[in-house]
Amino acid sequence: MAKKTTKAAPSDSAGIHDQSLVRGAGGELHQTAETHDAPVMTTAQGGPVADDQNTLRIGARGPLAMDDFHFREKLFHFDHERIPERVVHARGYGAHGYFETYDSLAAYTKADLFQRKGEKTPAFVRFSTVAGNKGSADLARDVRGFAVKIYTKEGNWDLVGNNMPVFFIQDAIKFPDLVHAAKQEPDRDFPQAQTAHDNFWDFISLTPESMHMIMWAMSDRAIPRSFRFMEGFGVHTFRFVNAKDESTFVKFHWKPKLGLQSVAWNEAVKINGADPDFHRRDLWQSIQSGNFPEWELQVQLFDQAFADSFDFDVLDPTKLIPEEILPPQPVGRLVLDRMPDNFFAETEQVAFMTQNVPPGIDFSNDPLLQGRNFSYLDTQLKRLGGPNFTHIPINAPKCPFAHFQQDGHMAMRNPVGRVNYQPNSWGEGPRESPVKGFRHFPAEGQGPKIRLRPESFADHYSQARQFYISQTPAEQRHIANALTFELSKVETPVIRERVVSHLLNIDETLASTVAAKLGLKTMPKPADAAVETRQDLEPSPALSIALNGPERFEGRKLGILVTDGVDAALLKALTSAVTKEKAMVEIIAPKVGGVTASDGSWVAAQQMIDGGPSVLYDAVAVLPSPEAVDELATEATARDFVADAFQHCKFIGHVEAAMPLLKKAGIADSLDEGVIALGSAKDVAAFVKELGKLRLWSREPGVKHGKA
Ligand code: HDD
Repeated sequence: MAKKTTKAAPSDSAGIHDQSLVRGAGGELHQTAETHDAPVMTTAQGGPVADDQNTLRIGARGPLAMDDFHFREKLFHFDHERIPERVVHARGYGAHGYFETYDSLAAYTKADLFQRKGEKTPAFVRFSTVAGNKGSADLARDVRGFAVKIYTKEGNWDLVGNNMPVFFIQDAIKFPDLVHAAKQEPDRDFPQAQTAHDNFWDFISLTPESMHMIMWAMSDRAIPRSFRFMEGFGVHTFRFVNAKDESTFVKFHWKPKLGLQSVAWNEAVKINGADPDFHRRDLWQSIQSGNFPEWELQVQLFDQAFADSFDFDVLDPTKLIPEEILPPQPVGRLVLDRMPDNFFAETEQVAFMTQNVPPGIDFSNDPLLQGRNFSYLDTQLKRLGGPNFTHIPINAPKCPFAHFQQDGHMAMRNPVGRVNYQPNSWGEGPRESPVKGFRHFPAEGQGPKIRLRPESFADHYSQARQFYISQTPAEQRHIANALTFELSKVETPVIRERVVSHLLNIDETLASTVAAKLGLKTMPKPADAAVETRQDLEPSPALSIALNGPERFEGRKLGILVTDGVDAALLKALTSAVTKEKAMVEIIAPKVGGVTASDGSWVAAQQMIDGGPSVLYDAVAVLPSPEAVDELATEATARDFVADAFQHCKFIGHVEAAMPLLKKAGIADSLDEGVIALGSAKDVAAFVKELGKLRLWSREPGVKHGKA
């Protein structure tokens, strides 16, 4: 017989409620609606549940009874909780927000969302990695998805982009091959979330059109510090169409307000172990704390004459239009200010489709875009289980809608009344509107039906080189290192050589650096190029992350390692200076809980040193007391904290008392301008100013193989 035995102590932690527990005969604990003043639990059919801990049995130790409908319904539903993960972009994280229009764009587009200055339109964004499965780690070296759904008054507009403005392939028919090659190899099902394997580089080495994208994918863009610090691109050329039915070509760019930032590769590898949810947590924390990430939408607008005069085909998704040649114009901003209430209902079930465009936005003939317009609708049927996925709230338009589509799995909204077709004589139901309805831009089309890649798509190296020469020396080094790392995992020598043969057509120094690190005995011949002469394009500084730094620490995080006896005044000065910069501080202590400062006050710590390595922070400060530093220096985690921060080219602030730790971490003899002594409040101000530089990449050549 159940009897009341335990009443747990009330907790003062927010959200923890008084626990009135009833112990069952077998020792299991019951919380009842009666003791908890809670709603009565029901089955999915609404039937009230008396016991959710014990199946129905024939005798207490006997077999289960088939008439236990509650058990069967519960297990049935659990068994079907998973839906197929996305075939690409399986791991993602989303947030709600709004798009705000700066000024009317009526001259270019009749799209309703661009008509009125200051108008806000609800939006949902899902960021993702591409290759990894749903449970893979956030810091994979990979392209990031940047998919935006804007719920306009004339239907949903989905701009399904990436954080890179070009793509691997020129024709959608190659997409299954690209994805098969990039994901785990089919016989062994590894490597997970990595392109560092034979199949990927085999495909790439046989697909010269991928070379421009490879430069991007091997650059720091592929290891962003945060979703908040990356650009987004619509990639393709689209069309704006105005009320006079005039068309302007348009490319879409999202520019993060807080600037661009990436991590070091060695850091990425360690973040994946320390916090595989690093990007998710970052977005969650910043939105929950009211620091709403923001991007500006900028557009590159051009006409047919520009397209005809441009060196490359604007329909080719492996090419971009340099911002120096065609400066993008700001047209609005996207602010993310609310996390979903439920991850599955919203982020997992959201269905993006490139073909979702409102009147005023239209497609170009980019063959990749045209193919995508088929694939996205098709994939939702498989993933979401039927044709009614627009009935799921996250996918439903927020404007009035009316049509005669009906029935099918999970139909939530069917036409009401007799009429489910048109034309009809009953005067009921929606009617088409030649005035308000979407009319496709009447682009001219002619020519034989043919499978043929246009010659205007054939130059695969000029823009790849342009990207490479637009990078700073540190960024170029990272590209060479990334290629070396990836190819070092390729077991077949001829594939490695074939990649180097392409690099020779991009940059000889890059090719020879990689070849030397791969230990190639002889240099391969340059790959045959479809276009004989590579154009020597001007560098485009807009393509570099380092040249476009924010110069501010805003939105970043300082990790402060403390011990008992930490200088209370210094800690306070540092914390308030960083907070004033609109940046965050996290305290790391040798023990869970915190430390007692020099003035006897309690300093709460967010991390214990074992769980708070420096890779989780943009910069660090090391503030042990003289009494506690020797003990701290015996901790491998504390030594790694300092050594990693140094080798990842971070700024390090420290008190004099930290020197024994710096010594044991192996950096005391290599101190540079990025390692800053914190004696007084004046030093604090200078330190925080330096933090805006984010990284001291000039330190990197001196830091070899992870050793300071
Ligand atoms: Fe794609 C998902 C971006 C080429 C087929 N793609 C997907 C997502 C993003 C992109 C961000 C995740 C959406 C989400 O968060 O739910 N894809 C791109 C970009 C491309 C691109 C920027 C080139 C410019 N994709 C591409 C091609 C095809 C697809 C050429 C097929 C012909 N993509 C898909 C898909 C996915 C998808 C299979 C998987 C899940 C989904 O659509 O909803 O249909």
